[in-house]
Amino acid sequence: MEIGIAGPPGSGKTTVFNALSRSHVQVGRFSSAQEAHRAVVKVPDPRLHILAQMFKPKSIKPAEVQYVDVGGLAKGAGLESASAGLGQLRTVDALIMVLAAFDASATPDSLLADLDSLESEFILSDLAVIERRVDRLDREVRMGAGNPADRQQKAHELALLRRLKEVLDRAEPLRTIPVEPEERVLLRSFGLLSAKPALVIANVGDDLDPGTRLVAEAAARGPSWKPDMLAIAGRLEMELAELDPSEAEEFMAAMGVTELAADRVIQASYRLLDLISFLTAGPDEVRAWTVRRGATALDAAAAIHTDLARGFIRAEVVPYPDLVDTAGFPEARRRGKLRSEGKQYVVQDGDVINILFNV
Ligand SMILES: Nc1nc2c(ncn2[C@@H]2O[C@H](COP(=O)(O)OP(=O)(O)OP(=O)(O)O)[C@@H](O)[C@H]2O)c(=O)[nH]1
Ligand SMILES: [Mg+2]
Repeated sequence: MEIGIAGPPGSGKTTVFNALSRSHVQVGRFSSAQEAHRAVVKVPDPRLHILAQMFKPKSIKPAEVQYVDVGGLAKGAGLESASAGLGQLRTVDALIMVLAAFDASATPDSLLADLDSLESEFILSDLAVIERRVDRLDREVRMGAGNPADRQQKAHELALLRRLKEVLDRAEPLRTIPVEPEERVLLRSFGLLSAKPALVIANVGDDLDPGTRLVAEAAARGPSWKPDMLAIAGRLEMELAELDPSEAEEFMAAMGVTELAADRVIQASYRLLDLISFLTAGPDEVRAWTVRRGATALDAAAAIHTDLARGFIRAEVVPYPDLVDTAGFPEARRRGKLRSEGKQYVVQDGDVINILFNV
């Protein structure tokens, strides 16, 4: 699962990337637009630590997402097919848009204007992709090439593309409109940027209060399709991420900061991907596993190992709060909190699952 970090040049994308991933990529206005930085980030999950206290496992494994930091998207870049930054974003699963709010000159209006021009880049670039595809399909359909099933598929795709084009022609991003699941697969294959789930990060200055107010004001305004907005003091959090944990804690206590915004951003971007975690717990390992919302017990088994899916018998499921209440599986079973579920059971976030299997 990849999340791309997009934004105007110098908005602090690399700074935020470093803060999220504890990486040490050089920041500065003229970082190259050619190379993308990638980092795998562990998703903070306090439940793992509680389970670890109960099970005393040899290891703890959080869920992970990957972040991709690309060069700034300058105005008009979307019109150039060679635009490196936009191209690198086509394959990601979701977007974080980083906007500069650390200057004294930043206002709710300047934030929304930056967001607007970023969306415009996405929209223009998507329009170009769709127009090329429509031209080609239109020609193929008129020539009547292929078998009937083929032609029907193309006609269906053409209708979808025309519907999408109408949205883009109104200067609205594609993520605002409902699409069928099978259409979503098509959208993904085209790499349409404005269709990707998105989150706005306002990169505020070290002084959090005015920054947070600024973001709240901007968030309350603007078009209804505007993505969720979070504030992060990018530079400060990057510097905190460079300290060792005990130093960082001391520093945060001195500043009166109780929680890193980076953790909230990571959690929010995980939800953005429509991902949930189910948990496994035992003496060897306490671990969070990633599945899409709506995944079944069989999908959960497959996420752990194909053998578990192949030999699936049933899943023993205890919701996390119940497992904490009962302090362990035996008591959970005695109190009827441990359920036996079949392949089709829809996994819930925080289910602690034990797959029984036979191969
Ligand atoms: N005061 C302050 N300066 C920041 C903050 N974030 C970034 N900057 C500065 O803004 C400049 C650009 O930061 P980068 O993180 O490199 O920005 P970028 O968006 O990755 O830039 P490009 O990749 O060139 O588009 C650097 O000089 C940073 O020190 C912040 O939160 N506060
Ligand atoms: Mg950068």
